[in-house]
Amino acid sequence: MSTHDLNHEALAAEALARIGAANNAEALHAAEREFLGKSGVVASLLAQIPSLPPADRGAAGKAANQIKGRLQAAIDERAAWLETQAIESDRQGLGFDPTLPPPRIDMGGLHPITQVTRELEDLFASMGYHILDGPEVERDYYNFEALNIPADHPARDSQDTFYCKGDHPLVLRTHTSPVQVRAMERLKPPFRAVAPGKVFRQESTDASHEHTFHQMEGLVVAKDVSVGHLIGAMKTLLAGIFGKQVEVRLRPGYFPFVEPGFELDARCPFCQTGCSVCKRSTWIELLPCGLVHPAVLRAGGIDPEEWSGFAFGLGLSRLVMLRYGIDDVRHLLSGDLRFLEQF
Ligand code: FA5
Repeated sequence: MSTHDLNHEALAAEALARIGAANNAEALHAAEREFLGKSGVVASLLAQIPSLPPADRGAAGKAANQIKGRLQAAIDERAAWLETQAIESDRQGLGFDPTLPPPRIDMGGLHPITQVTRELEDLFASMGYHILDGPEVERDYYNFEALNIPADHPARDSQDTFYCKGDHPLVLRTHTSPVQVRAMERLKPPFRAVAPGKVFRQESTDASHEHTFHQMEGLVVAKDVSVGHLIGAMKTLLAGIFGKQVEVRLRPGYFPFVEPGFELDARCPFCQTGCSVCKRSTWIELLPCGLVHPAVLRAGGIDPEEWSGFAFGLGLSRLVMLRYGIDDVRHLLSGDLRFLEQF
């Protein structure tokens, strides 16, 4: 080992000792400047090389660069250690560990029914429809009478009703159709409106029947409205909802407040041969509709000689099931977070 090497070793040992003794970032920076800085010790070693005899220059350059590498590694290691120490002392001083990930914040999300309702409201608003609301505790008059369903009408049996106790005949609305006459009372024809909301029926539940579910009523009142207009509007509606053509079929349907009335069914997306959702029929009842009965227009103060209209009652809950592939309507209002967190 030459004197040269001994000098280098002594220098390296001193530098490493200083780096190892640096107890804070400032001391470490000072050592770094002193040994590796522009006018530091290693720089002056390198600066001396040109004055050495040519035969020694290679070895001297190699030795200086090797020291530089060792010192840099020692500085990096010390800097990392100091940082860990700082965190550790913060942790002890603060009483918590700032390096731990923050606790998860459970953000609320929109219920799938709300999501689909808002989407449909946007779709209808873009086509010039009013978005209306109606009471869930409804007068018997709007739920039945005004819709051409008098007290003794058999159609009342098909919608098993929750009646409210009290002097006034109030019901939990069995459908969103009461908003039809309320809309006629409020808006001047011609108009278009939709009314989404919750409805209630006292019936036994299964995969496609809930006692509390959602519908969206639609009503268009204008001059000379025909079944052609109705079918055209229903096709636009379904293409907007599904973003593509869905196989549908129209069957005659009876509702006292429309004439003629239809049932529009959509092909079941869950099966090919029948399942519990479609009750083994491969079709899901989705969209009853029809031309507004003259008696209903009259109840709403609209002259049926002058005006006509169509109405539909979209099964919103069933639509949400179709959209998200939900195989049981009872999940929707179960309040089960394991179900809701999926949306
Ligand atoms: C009605 O409620 C009529 N008011 C619809 C209407 C409006 C017809 C305007 C004509 C003109 P219906 O009882 O069939 O009709 O119910 C409408 C839709 O609600 C059904 O197609 C179905 O999709 C949905 N639905 C009915 N009962 C339930 C239930 N228990 N659970 C979930 N969805 C249901």
